Parts: sequence; structure tokens; C-alpha cells
Amino acid sequence: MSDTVLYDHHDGVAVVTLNRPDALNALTPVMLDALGSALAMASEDVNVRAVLLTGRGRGFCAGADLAGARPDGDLADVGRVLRERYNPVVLALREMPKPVVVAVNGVAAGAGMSLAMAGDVVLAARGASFLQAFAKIGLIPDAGSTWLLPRLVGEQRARALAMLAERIDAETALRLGLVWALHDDAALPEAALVLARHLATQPTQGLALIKQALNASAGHTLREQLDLEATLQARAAGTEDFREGVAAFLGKRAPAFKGR
Ligand code: T3D
Repeated sequence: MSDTVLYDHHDGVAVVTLNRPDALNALTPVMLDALGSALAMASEDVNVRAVLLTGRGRGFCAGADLAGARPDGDLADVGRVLRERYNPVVLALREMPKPVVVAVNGVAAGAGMSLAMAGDVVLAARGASFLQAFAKIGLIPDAGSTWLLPRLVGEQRARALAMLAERIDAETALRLGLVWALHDDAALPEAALVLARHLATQPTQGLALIKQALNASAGHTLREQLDLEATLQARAAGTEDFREGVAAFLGKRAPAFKGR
């Protein structure tokens, strides 16, 4: 794997770190491939029960690397790059069968903001900021932003954020619902690890089924969603962790979930 993405695994948590700090972790094709490989590794490893995505340096991710962009480039290329490189990464985060914590350590711009929004539980440093940078350079929000943004913040706010392309601070992101919690900049890495480690001790299959249900809900009627809930709940109820959860409750003790 390229050193533009670092991968570390301990205590059931795969820590995936974007690592081009001098360019605020702007995404190159090599880096997107490395990110895809890291997420695939985390997904397949049964010993990984939570994923933590963050960035090195003062930025989380400044979106596509514009230094490598060709203003005269073939437009079809952009579509291909999105389909082949960005979209699989966004889907890998959303469909990861384990919880994904995102620690937004600095600015999240363009597709970098899309990556942040694709997480399950998003933490941010108080000094972080968010920017739908696309319109500033004549592009439309991509890498899932037109899907994720209105669902997280509502239609009116999504339109304003996308069209005005104003950089918002972490407090505003929290108020709008882009972020679950804020931490002081220096405290964020440890807080994110603690949260990811906690999630790694939880009923992993149940959490994966929660993701599956929530991912499906946007395209479902209530009737369809009720049916899906019944199907997925039957699966959750068949896990060892469900039996352990009930036994622990009745035994008035803490559960010891194994992710099975
Ligand atoms: O084909 C495809 O790939 C299509 C996909 C498109 C998806 C997209 O993400 S499009 C949107 C691309 N991203 C942007 O437009 C954001 C561009 N960056 C900025 O607007 C600003 O840098 C930030 C608001 C993110 C941060 O501002 P600030 O003042 O904190 O930092 P800075 O001084 O602008 O940047 C620091 C360095 O990072 C600087 O390099 P230098 O001068 O120190 O050598 C800057 O050039 C570099 N950098 C920041 N963003 C990018 C970048 N280098 C390459 N690509 C970037 N996106």
C-alpha cells in the first residue's frame, strides 16, 4: 500500500490515516487506490470490529488534488475517475460491515467533506472546518455529497452550502448535524480512539445490520422498511451476541460481546 494512506490495527480497531499533510491530504489516484485497499482490508479482517478514519497534519482532506488536475482534461475522465476511484471508496465506508468513526482533525473540503459525511459517527476538532468547495471551481458536489448532505442537514441548508461554498466552522457543523461531537484539537485523536475501541467491543453483526437498515431507509417506503427491519432483526436475533446481551441483562452483569 502507498504511504499516502497509513493502516494500523490494534484493539480491534483499524486506524486509516490520510497521509499527504503538505497538501492537506488532497486525494490523488494512488491515494484513492490505497484508501480503497485499506478499507477492503479492514472490512475483511474479522479481528477488526471498528474503523477509524482520520487525516495527518492540519487538514483532514482537501478533496481532489487540484495540482494534478488538467483544466483542459477530457470531461469523460472526471466521470471515470469518480466511478472507478471515488465512488467505490464512499460505498466501502457506507457498506463497511462494522462501524466507521471519522475524526475530522482539520479542514474537510470537496470530496474530503464527502468522505467525512460517509462515516457512521463523525467527531471533529474544534478547529476543523467544512467546505463544499466544488462550486468555487465550477464543479458540482460529488463523491456522495449530493446524497449525504441533504440527508444530514436538510434540503435548504444543503442547497446553500453547495451553492455558496462557504467554509463553516466546527461549531456550525455540529449545529447543522454534520458532526456528532467536538473535541479540543489536541484531544481529538485519543477521544476518537476511545470511541472506536468502545464500538469494537459491541455486537458487531448487530451494528452492521443497523447500518444496512439505515442505508436502505432513504429509498424505502415505511411499509418496505418495516419489512426490512423484520428480516434484519431476525438475523440479529440469531447471533451469539444477542444471546449474550440478553443473558447479561438478566444476570445483571456487563455483556462480553464477541462480534459473532
Ligand atoms: O477528477 C476528479 O478528481 C474529480 C473529483 C473532484 C472532487 C473534489 O474534491 S473537487 C474539490 C477540490 N478541492 C478544492 O477545491 C479545495 C481546494 N483547497 C482549498 O480551497 C483550501 O486549500 C482549503 C479551504 C481546503 C484550505 O485553505 P487553507 O488556507 O487552510 O490552506 P491552503 O494554504 O489553501 O493550502 C495549504 C496547502 O495545501 C497549499 O500548498 P502550498 O501552497 O503550501 O504548497 C495548497 O495548495 C495545498 N492544497 C490545498 N488543497 C489542495 C491543495 N493541493 C492540491 N489540491 C488541493 N485540493
